[in-house]
Amino acid sequence: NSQLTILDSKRKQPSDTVKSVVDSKEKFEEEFVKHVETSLGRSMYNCDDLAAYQAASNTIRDALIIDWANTQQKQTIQDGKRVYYLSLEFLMGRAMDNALINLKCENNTRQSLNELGFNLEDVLNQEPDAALGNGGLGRLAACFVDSLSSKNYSGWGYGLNYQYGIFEQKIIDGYQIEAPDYWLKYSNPWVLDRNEIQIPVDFYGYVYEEHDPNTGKVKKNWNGGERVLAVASDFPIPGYNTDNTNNLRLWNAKPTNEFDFTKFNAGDYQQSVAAQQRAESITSVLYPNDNFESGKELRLKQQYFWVAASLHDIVRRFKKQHKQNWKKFPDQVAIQLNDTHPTLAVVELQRILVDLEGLEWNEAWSIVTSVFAYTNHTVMAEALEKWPVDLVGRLLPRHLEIIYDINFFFLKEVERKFPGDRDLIRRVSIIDESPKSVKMAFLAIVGSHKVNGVAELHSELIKTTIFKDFVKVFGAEKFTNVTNGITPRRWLRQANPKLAALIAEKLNDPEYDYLTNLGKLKQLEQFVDDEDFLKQWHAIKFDNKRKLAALVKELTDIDIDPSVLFDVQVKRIHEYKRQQLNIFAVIYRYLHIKELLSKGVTIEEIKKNYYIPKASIFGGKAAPGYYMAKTIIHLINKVGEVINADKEIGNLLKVVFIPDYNVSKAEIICPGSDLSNHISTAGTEASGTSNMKFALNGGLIIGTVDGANVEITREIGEENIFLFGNLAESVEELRHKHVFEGVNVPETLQVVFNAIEKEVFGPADEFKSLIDSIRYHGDYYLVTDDFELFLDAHKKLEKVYGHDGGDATDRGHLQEWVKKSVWSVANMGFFSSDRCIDEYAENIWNVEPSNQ
Ligand code: T68
Repeated sequence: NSQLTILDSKRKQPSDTVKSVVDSKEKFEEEFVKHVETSLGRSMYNCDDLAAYQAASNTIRDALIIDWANTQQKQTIQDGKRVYYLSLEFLMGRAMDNALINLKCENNTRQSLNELGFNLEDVLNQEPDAALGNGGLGRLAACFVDSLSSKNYSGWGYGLNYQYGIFEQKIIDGYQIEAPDYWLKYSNPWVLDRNEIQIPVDFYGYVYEEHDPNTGKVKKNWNGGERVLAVASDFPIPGYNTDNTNNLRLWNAKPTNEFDFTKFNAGDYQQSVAAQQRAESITSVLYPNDNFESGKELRLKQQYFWVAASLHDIVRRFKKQHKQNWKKFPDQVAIQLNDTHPTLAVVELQRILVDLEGLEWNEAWSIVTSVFAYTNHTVMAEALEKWPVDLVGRLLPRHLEIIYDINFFFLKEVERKFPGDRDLIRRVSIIDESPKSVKMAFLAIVGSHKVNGVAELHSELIKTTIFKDFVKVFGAEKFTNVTNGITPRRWLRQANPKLAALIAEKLNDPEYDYLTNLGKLKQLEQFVDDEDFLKQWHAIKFDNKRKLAALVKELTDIDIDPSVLFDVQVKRIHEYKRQQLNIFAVIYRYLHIKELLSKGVTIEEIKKNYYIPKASIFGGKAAPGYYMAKTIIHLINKVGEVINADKEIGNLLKVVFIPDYNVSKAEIICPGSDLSNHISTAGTEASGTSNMKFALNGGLIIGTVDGANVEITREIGEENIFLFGNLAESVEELRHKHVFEGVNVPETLQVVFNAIEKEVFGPADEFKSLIDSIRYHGDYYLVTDDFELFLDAHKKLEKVYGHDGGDATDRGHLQEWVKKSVWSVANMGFFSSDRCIDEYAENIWNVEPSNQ
């Protein structure tokens, strides 16, 4: 392409010099000093770690911008189909370390910083996490943008630039206290504020009809009552081993400079300006709920604000090249809806095409449905979005009309296919009659050409439960599966550099190409009987455990011995994820150990015949309004206080709650764990992705037959995972039994309840609701049914880990465990998010990577 050649030749000069910071120490140091002295306005004499972080980031960022600008230009010239990933959450974590890895300039930067008197790790630690997400859903979006760039796709992310990310969690007296996460305290070097990209977004107002004398038709118009500006902030997303650098565009809400002149003229200048300033509240804070929808008006405003701005941007980009050739739109644009949060985009595009561009309804609708696809992340009723019709009608009057029309035409189609089946029509209606509300998942299904779940089990479940009727209406082909994945750049190379290096050495892959071809891990199988290799493997795990122990010490002042089993459960706190099951089992273990000691059994005998020494490590945030989740956190902390202070049991048992779990802590916790818990009630965890992070770092899993655990088992082999618990197909039956025949608390669990009620862990009142929900309120999450199966699974795995203690360097007894660890990693290739993106590209978006 001649335009590209011209582009390249023109760009050679500036890009070569700026980009040389990645491989030339002199150039890096020169640019670094320049940034300290000019961008920061400081001198090298008073440059602390924070300033060094900012100057180093600016230096690397400049190089990234060159790639980013080139990528955008190339993509424009190539004019292929673009993918847009719409997500209300992008849980990115830190940017600098990741940029160094993807640009392959970590060594150069480390050495340059050293020469300037800084330590790379200390500098990296200055960066606040970009924590614009709750949990798995937001982190998935972050892994996906990394893979879109790394695999040379033309793919943008669109989201919101919250000023406050997920709250900071403090633990005070064992309770979770929330503090605001104002992550933009210092200027953010990784963002380009695009103040010139301003898109007006309207709310409220009214709809009026207009007669078009030319066509004789009636046209609908919406006159908005409140206007807010969407201003873009762009985050370049570097690919690994490629120049392809996509864009993540996050919107900021800003006041318009149009004043309310009635108020202004009435002399109420203050009011007029104050009302404008309130616009900014739309993007000020991330809603802190995971798997729960609270139905607040501001949340709906966030959704429309984001969707309207993003679609306007997408349509503008299309029109620049293709004018109003709307037939081409689906060949140029694919939009993925990350959950139902962006579903208004379906309605907004229909409005743009019909009201603003004058297309016929059917023509517009066929374009809309070819463009959108929807990913479902949960089957739990409380997480499915339903917006009151009144609220939608007030905030977005024209959109509500369009929703009703979409529903009308859809139900007509259902009636045509299934004449007279009124109950089916009632069941699939997008409008729920009582209370009157819009079912967003149904709207998303009707407005998309594909719907996917996030793990095989989950994708099957949605077809047989919540979306069953839609399979009947649209056919099974509309429903598909894309099992989640994680990016191995961040979750192996960045989080676990030593293991990544050992793997590169064994695979004879000095350039670490396996990081974009994760199936190559399979070759590790040939070393599974190599003694030296197993020793090296284990030494790395031990080193990572030491790092984790140091983090625990720093954050909680609790000492944990790195030679004991690290048994970890870090994730959002939720009853369905069953941290309560885990802590109850810890209590049982403690009480049993105490009983044995009281009978004169020695610690050594306990270690030999009953329990290996272990540290139970918990972490995770609870939604601020979720009482039960907060009670679980409190129980964990109180149990920890008692057990950790008990001198009698030595290092046999420790309990830790790591405060403020986030992405950068996960990067230390995942590589440092021996065992991790993925123990949700079967059928409730759509996929889970931290299970993949632990397994990829050589940790073993104790888990239920749920979500992606099923496929992890298939890949790594059932002898390498500790599965337990009732299966998804039994859950309904068991719940029914609980309600009608009562809950049967096993003796082992009763002992635990008794101790809590005897106030061994402080006032019993504090934990009453937790026990009541099991004993009297139907034990919805099947803690009683799975408790003893969980204890048994522990017995099995502790046998494998070994009972004979042993010191840190002599790992002979761990052979079997270490082999399972190697075997797991060797078979985790499937769970790269690169594989996910390829599947979406082929089966849903119909796009191909560009040949870089
Ligand atoms: C998670 N969902 C699933 N939701 O729970 C998890 N919800 O099984 C899956 O692996 C992951 O998505 C990725 O597919 C969430 O994280 C939320 O955070 C959320 C946020 C707002 C509203 C509802």
